[in-house]
Amino acid sequence: MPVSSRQRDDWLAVMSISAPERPDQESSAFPRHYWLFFGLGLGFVATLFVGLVVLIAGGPEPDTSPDPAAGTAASQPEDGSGQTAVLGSSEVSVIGTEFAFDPDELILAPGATITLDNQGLVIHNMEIEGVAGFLIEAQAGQSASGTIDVDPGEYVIFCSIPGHREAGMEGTLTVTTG
Ligand SMILES: [Cu+2]
Repeated sequence: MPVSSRQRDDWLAVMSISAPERPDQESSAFPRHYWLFFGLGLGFVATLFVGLVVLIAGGPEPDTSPDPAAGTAASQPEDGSGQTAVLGSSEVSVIGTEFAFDPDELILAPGATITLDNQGLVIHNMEIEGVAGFLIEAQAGQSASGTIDVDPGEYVIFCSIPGHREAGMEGTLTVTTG
């Protein structure tokens, strides 16, 4: 009996020793899976991050190219801060776009030349209301010129392409006495 009780004690001792080891193995095995998934997740997130950085890095490049254009656009209001041509000017360049003239208030001397610079995407023109025979027409990206042979006074200029005047392509022309 004493022998069997010793064996029992030994067995229990082995059990008590091996029992704690099993949880240790399990607890050490679980973290391995955890770290594996963590590593995979980290790699996935890192890939997303790199992709995002590439997208963001790629973004500013198109943004920087429009910036000069924006600067040009910003400088146009400066040029057009006069919004009107120089008094008595003998020639002026008017930018036509969808759908506006810039400048849209012209003050010119008789016989002055107007150049319509079509920076739009479709054809634009300029007519003087009540003045037959005056027509400057420019295809997209091109320019055309015309001479105003009218009496001093105030006139309305407009683009006669259907819908354009209503959309905003009109302005005033003041022809000085010289
Ligand atoms: Cu037009």
